[in-house]
Amino acid sequence: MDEERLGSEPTCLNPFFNYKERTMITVKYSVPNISCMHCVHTIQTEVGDLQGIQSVKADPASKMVEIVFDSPASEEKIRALLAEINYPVAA
Ligand SMILES: [Cu+2]
Repeated sequence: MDEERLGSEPTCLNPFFNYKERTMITVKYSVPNISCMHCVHTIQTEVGDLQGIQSVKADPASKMVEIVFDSPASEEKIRALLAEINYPVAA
């Protein structure tokens, strides 16, 4: 939803801002182990510590995590970290 909204926005004239928008990647993962706000806090703190992470939103109701990132972060690194802290991404 966010991606679509960003994609339909008019081009920003600030070259730096434009560059950031273009390279940001949004991913949404299903993480079944999220059960309460403590889980949400842990995920946001741990994933947020990775270099290149722009935002982390976790929701205990849907058990979904939405992460916006940029280089040097990668899906591989994010998935590995989530598994390491006992919140593996569902297949
Ligand atoms: Cu919890």
